[in-house]
Amino acid sequence: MRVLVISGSMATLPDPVYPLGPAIVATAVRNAGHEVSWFDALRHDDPSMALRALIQNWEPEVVLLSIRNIDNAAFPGVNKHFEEHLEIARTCKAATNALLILGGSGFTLMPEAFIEYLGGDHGVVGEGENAIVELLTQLKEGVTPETYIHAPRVAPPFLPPDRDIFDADWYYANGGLANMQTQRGCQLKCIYCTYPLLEGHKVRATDPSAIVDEMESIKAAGIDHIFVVDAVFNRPESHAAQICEEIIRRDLKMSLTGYFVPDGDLPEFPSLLKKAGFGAVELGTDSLSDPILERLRKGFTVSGAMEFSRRLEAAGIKQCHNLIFGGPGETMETMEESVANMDVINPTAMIATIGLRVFKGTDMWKIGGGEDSEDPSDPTRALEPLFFVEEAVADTIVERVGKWVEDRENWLCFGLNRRVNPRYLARLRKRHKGLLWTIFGE
Ligand code: B12
Ligand code: SF4
Repeated sequence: MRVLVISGSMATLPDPVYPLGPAIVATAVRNAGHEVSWFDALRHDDPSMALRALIQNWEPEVVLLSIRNIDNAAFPGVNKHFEEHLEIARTCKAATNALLILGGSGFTLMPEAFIEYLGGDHGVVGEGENAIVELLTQLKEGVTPETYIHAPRVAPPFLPPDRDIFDADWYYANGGLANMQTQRGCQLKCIYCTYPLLEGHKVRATDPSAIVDEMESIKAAGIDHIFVVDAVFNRPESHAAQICEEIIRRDLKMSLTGYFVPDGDLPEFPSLLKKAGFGAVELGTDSLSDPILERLRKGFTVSGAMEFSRRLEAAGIKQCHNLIFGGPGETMETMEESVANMDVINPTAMIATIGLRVFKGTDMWKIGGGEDSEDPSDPTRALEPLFFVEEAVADTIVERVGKWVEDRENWLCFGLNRRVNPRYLARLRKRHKGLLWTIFGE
C-alpha cells in the first residue's frame, strides 16, 4: 500500500527534535513491504499547502498522523500544541479519501478527544511499530479495523529508525542532538507522571551491545551528540552502567545525555557515566523538601538527591535540575526549603515549573480535579490543559517563582518565558551542538 507518514509536531522549544516515533513507524511500514513517503509539518512555512501538493502528487492510500505534543505543560504561559494538528488533519481530509490513522504519545494520552477533534478514522493507542503493520495487513485483506487499536507492548530490541526518513541531518544542524532509546518503561510511580501510561511500569531494556551498535551507526552518519529519550536512563542503574561499560570498551567518543533520577547506589556510576560521554545530564528532582517528595512519591529523599548531585559534580558532570512548585501539600516553607537546597547544589541550569499538569490515568487526576473537568458529551474538552496548584500557595506562586528565577542566572522557566526566548536559543544553537543549557551565561 502507499502510506504517507506525517509528523504533526510544530514545537521548536527547547529545540526542534527529530520525530523518532513516526520515523520508527515509517521504518516498520517500509520493512513490511509498503511504499512509504513522509511529511514533516515543522519543515514548512505553509504546511497545509505543501501537504496538499504532496497528497495530490503522491496519492497515498493511507495517511498516518503522529501527534506528539498536546501542549507545552507550562503554566501560566500555556501553548496549545494540539491546535497545530487540526489544519493538518483538515488538509488530509479535503485532499484525499485515504484513511486517516492517528497515533503518537499525545494521541495515546487522550485518544477519544483526538479522534473526535481531528476526525481520525482509526487510532493506535500505544507503541505503533507492530500494531500499524498488522492494521495495514487487515486493510489489505479487506477487514475493517476497530476504531481504537490498543497496541500490545513491544518486546526489545526496539526497531531503530532509518534516519533518511525525516532528515536526521537537518535536525542535527538545527536541534544539535540525535535521539535514541535504550529501554521502555519506568518502575517508579510519581503521582503525576504520564510516562508509565505510555511505556508501562515494567522496564523492557535492549541489550547494551545492540544499543552501542545503534550509537555507532549514528556516529558513522556524522552525528556526535545523542539525547537518550528513555523515561529515566539510570533505572535500573545496572543497565545504564552496562551500557556505559560497553561504550567505554568500544571507545565510542560521543557526547551523550538523558533524563536521570537524582539518586543511585553504585559508587562508580558517575565516573562511568563521565567516561562514557555523559558530560551533562537532566535530573527530575521536582522538589528538595522531604514531605513534598513523599507526596509526589518520587522514591528518593533530599539527602539522597544532594549526595547524588555531589557525586555527579565530583565526576565533572554538568547538571540541569527540574523543580516543580505548587504540588500537593506545598507551602511557602517547603518551596523556600527547595530553593535553599537547590542554591547549595548550584547546578549549571535549573528549570522551574509552576503547578502540575494533570492527566487522566495518573494519581493526580482525582486530586487535581480531573473528574470535574470531564464532559461526557464533549470528549474534546479533555484537550484543554488542566493544571493543579496547591491552594495554600496559589495566590503568590507566580510572583514568588518569578522572583527566584529573576534572581538566579542559572534558572529558566518555560511558563514565565524566562531565558527560553526562541530567538536567544536559536542564536546559541548556531554555535553549539549538544544541550544548550550547558553554555548558558557563557
Ligand atoms: C525525551 C523527551 C523529550 C526530550 C526530547 C529530546 C530529543 N532530542 O528527542 C526533550 C526534553 C527535548 C523534550 C521536550 C519536550 N517535550 Co518531551 N518527552 C520526551 C519523552 C520522555 C520521550 C519521547 C520519545 O522520543 N520517545 C520515544 C519514541 C520512540 O516514542 P513515541 O514518540 O511515543 O513513538 C511511539 C508511539 O507513540 C507510536 N507512534 C508515534 N507516532 C505514531 C504515529 C502513528 C500513526 C502510529 C500508529 C503510532 C505512532 O509508535 C512509536 C514507537 O513505539 C516523552 C515521554 C514518553 N515517555 O514518551 C516526553 C513527551 C513526548 N514530551 C512532552 C512535551 C509536552 C514536551 C515539550 C512540549 C515540553 C516543553 N515544555 O518544552 C517539549 C517539546 C519539544 C519538541 N520540540 O517537540 C509530552 C507530550 C504530550 C503532552 N503532555 O503534551 C510527553 C509525552 C511527556 C508528558 N509530559 O506527557 N521531550
Ligand atoms: S517522573 Fe520520572 S521517575 Fe517518576 S514515574 Fe515519571 S519517568 Fe518515572
